[in-house]
This record gives sequence, C-alpha cells and structure tokens, in this order.
Amino acid sequence: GERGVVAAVDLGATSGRVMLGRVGPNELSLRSVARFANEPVRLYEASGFGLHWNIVELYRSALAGLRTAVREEPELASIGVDSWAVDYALLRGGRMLGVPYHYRDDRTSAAVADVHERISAEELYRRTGLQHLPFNTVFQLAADRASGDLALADGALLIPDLIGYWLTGVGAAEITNASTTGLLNPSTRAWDAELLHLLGIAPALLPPLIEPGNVLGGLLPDVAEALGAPRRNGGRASGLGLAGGLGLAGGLGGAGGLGGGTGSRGRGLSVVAVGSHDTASAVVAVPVTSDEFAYISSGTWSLVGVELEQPVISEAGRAANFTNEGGVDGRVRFLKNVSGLWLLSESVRTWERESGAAIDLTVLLAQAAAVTAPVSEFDAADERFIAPGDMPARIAAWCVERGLAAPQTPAEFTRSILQSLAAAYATTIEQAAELSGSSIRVIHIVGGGSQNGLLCQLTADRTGRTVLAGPVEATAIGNVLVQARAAGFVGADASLESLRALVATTFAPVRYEPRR
Ligand code: ADP
Ligand code: LRH
Repeated sequence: GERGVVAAVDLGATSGRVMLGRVGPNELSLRSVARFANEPVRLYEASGFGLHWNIVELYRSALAGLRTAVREEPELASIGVDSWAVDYALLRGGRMLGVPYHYRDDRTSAAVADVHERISAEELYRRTGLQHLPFNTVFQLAADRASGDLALADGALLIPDLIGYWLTGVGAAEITNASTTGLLNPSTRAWDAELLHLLGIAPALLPPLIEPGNVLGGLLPDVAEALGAPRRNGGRASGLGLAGGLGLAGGLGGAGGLGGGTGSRGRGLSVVAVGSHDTASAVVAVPVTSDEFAYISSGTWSLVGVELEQPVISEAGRAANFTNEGGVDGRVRFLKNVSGLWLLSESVRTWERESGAAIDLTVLLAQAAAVTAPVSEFDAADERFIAPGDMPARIAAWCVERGLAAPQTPAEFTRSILQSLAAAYATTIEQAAELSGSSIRVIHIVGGGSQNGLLCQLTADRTGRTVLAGPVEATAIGNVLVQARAAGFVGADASLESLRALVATTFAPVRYEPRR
C-alpha cells in the first residue's frame, strides 16, 4: 500500500495528546502536535461535591490540536479517538445532560449493593466476564437511576464515542470500550439484553456497536470548517445520526455497512473507530517478538495480562478478579487492573500541597532507587486508594493496621509504592498464566510507566522474567495503526502480529533482566 498520515486523539486520565502518525508498509513514525493536562473538577451539587471530567475543555483542546494537525498535514486521511474506559455522558435529544462524572467520584458506593440486589456478583461475572471495580459503568448507571438522572436520558455515550459524536453527529459504541461497561456479553460481543432488563436499563439508551476500523462518519460541516479541513462534497450527509430522539440507533444504518477502507481523501476527513479503550489501543502496539508474552499497560492504572482468542470465564477467574475485555480484531484482553502510578502521582500531589514546592519526579525516583533499608509493602489494589486524597496517610494507615512499619520519607513511600506494584504484577502474571493456560516468557511494559527504570527493574526481579519497556506512547501508536490499516497504508488485511512486528522494528524496547 501507499503511505499516509492519520491523527490520533488520545485522552489519558492525566493528560491528552493529538499525534500525527505517518505509516507505510515498512514505516511508522509519530509526532506530537498538541499536549494538554486533564484536570478533573469538583462541583458542588447540594448533597455534596461531585468529581467530574472537564469534558468540554478536553474537546476544545482536541479540536485545537486537530486544527494544527490539519494545517501541518493537508493530506490527513482520518482521525481516531481513544480515552480511559467506563465513563460516559447521558444525553437527551442529542444534547449532553450534565457534566460526565469521573470514575473516582464516590457516588457508586450505594449503587454496587443496589445492582447486586438485582443480580449476584457471580451471575454478573458469568455474563460479562468483567473484573469487579466499583466504578464500572453498570454501577454508575445504577447511581444515575437512583438520582433520577437516568429517567431524563434517551442516550448514553462513552467518552471517546462522545467526542466522535461531537465531531461527526453519529452516535455509536465502539466495542473494546463497550466491553468495560459490564453490560456486554464478551462471547457474542453484543449488549446483554437480559441483563439490561434485569437492571432496568432501556435498550434504546445504548447505541449500536461498531468495531475498530469501521468508519464512524465524516466531519460535521461546521466542525470541518473549524478545523480548516476540506468539506465533503455531496455524498453521505453528516449529522444523519440525529434523526428521532438521540437517533443513535437509526443513525448508523447498521454498523455492518461501515466496514472497509476509509477512502476519505478528496471526500473530506472521516473519523474512524479505533480501539477506543486506551488499553485496547496500547495492546495493539506491544512490540512483540516472542508469542509467549504478557503485557503491562502502565500509566495511571496498570493493566496486567495476556491476549487470548476466547474469553476465560471461571469462578477462579472471578475470585482472582480477572477481566475479559474486548480487544481489536476480536481478541480478548484477559487482564487485571491492579492500580498504578496514580498511587505515586497522588502522593506527589499531597507532598507538593504540604510543602508548596514542586517535586521533580526524576529526582524522587533516584532517591527511591537509593533506599537500601527494607520498606513495607501494601495491597495496591485496595479500594481505599481509589478516591483522590492523602495517599501517603492511607498507605501508612494500611501498614499500621497490620503491625507493619509505615514508610517515613517521600523516598521511602515511593520505594514502597513501586515495590508493592511490582509484587502485584508478579502475582497477577502467575495468575494470568495459570487461569488462561498461557506460558509467559517476556513481559512488555508500555505507556508512561515504561520510563520508570526502577519499576521496570523491580518487575523483572519479582517476576524472574525479562522485561521489555516501551513504547511510551503505545496507546497513540495503536490508535494510529488501526486507522492506517483501515486506510490501506499497511495492507488492509494486515494481522495484529504484523502491526506489532512493525512497532518492534521502529520502537525498539529497553531490556531489563532479573537480578538474582
Ligand atoms: P495515563 O494515560 O493514564 O494518563 P500515561 O501513560 O501518560 O498515563 O503515564 C503517566 C505516568 O507516567 C505518570 O503518572 C508517571 O508516573 C509516569 N512518567 C511520566 N514521565 C515519566 C518519566 N520521565 N520517568 C518516569 N515516569 C514517568
Ligand atoms: C486506563 C483505563 C483502564 C481502566 C481505567 C478506568 O486508562 O482505561 O483500562 O480500567 O482506565
């Protein structure tokens, strides 16, 4: 195929970016055109404060980045959007109802019990194969029912789908992210109608599912103009998703009709569905050279697991709290969310607030590497660490409750956090291998955390396996590759394996061997 350029909008829990990816059969390079912070906002709402995403600001920043992308690459073929999972906006008549909640908001505490009155945890897992996390969409929607918000809504869109809707006027649910809701059957890859009924969720609330590589739609004329992008000349009208209510169901004319290449050049810029769950895109870009691999997608969270062809749903898997999330090309991401560098970033935020002085992460990590006295380790996945707040105090309390010595200095806390994460990775890797019957020779760490040399080394030590670190921007790379394949820049039928081989040759990872 012919080489070309696509744009990835990647919204992480801590920051967003717009990247241009140039791709050809033997070529892959990325360039950042915009980076912006993602800072949640607390809003007073009578019963207390709610924690929300500043979604309008994120959209504005994405648009500004895309405008730069279009200016720098007039031949841009398509746009793809990914973000963190589970969160969504409610809509009515095509308008967003209120500001989307952040998954760290505590409104789901009562909702978990409410859902389990209607369906047991065992049955919910049997149907969805999803790890229990108190903020899964299924629990957030139960909170919306309790507050009365759900009754006002006639549609719901996950965050990347919401951005895609604002760009194109077409509402859909991209399947990898839909798999994090707790409402999808991972084997049929369809919404679980019986489950929706049990939970009192109207099926019409949820838009039709689409697969990565499907064209979502062309840019709305107004949006194209704002981006300085070529307008579509005739052809399929944008905004057809708006007919009747939210019109999500009617808007796509059947997701099946969307397959095939983008062919967007000369016909205006299209938005193409990618693995819109950031972790699904990251897993696409693991630079695999041995097929016996596990991955850790490391950022705010650590997603630790393996890739499978079929879901593994067992009582043992439920007990170990493993998830079966949908991957690109029908793969299954059999993994566990074991918390992540949030523990460190939120600790840093606490220390900076207390001292009024900025902390340099590189310096702090060097100090942690120099700690030689043993430090206590804690359960990084304990739910008490989910809500924002004073992490060092919570970590200290966890230790004291068990008669363990609490870390004292920021260097000791940092060391304790990284050792605790590495310990969780080691346990989780063994469980993933055992539960799925996979053998694991190497562990790939991708994402921002792959730059943390101490964490990578501790992971190699604890697991006794080779760790291959990088790429840092795996999520954006995966987003770019799925679009590039849809456009025919790498061969329209390129396998995931060949996409990964391309990443391995263009983004060589850093190697860490276990120390004995
Ligand atoms: P997310 O997508 O969840 O926002 P990222 O993949 O961008 O997360 O990773 C962010 C994390 O990467 C930070 O919390 C930080 O711990 C880590 N990180 C970023 N830069 C560096 C660096 N230079 N050295 C070590 N760690 C880093
Ligand atoms: C990582 C992530 C992860 C989910 C969490 C809510 O950004 O998407 O896969 O578990 O956010």
